Amino acid sequence: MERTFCMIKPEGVQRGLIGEILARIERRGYRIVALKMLRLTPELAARHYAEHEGKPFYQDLIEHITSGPVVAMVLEGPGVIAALRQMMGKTNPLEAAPGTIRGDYAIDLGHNIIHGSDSPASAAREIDLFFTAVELEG
Ligand code: D4T
Repeated sequence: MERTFCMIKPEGVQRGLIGEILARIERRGYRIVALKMLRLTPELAARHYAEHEGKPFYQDLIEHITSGPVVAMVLEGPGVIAALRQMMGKTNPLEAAPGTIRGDYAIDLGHNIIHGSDSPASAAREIDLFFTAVELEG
């Protein structure tokens, strides 16, 4: 069964959107296999965003993602990687369709509420980064 990694970013937690986002995921029919709230260390943030190292927005990205607690989770179900990306909407919230999470709750690229893995390889890498094998037994 397909799995993906999803993270509600600090602004999503701060704005009280955890319940709303989890409700959308559960209502759609996907299973939450594992879930935790944590504050990313600079080391974990750097590993998570390794592909963006050297880009102009990298420093802000790391500072922001470590600025407060996030909610990290693993979701499971048919086509969940693509379906979550679809539910999130485009990376830039101004281009995200109404009805998507970003389209409904965000207007700023640097504060786009939610992260979801973009491929099976990213999903495997990110799940491994945030969760232990025992935590994934649920
Ligand atoms: P994440 O990784 O947060 O789910 O976002 P996406 O997969 O949709 O988009 P991404 O990896 O291209 O960007 C990661 C993260 O960086 C922020 N960002 C991105 C930014 O602040 N400025 C930029 O110019 C870009 C491209 C937003 C999401």
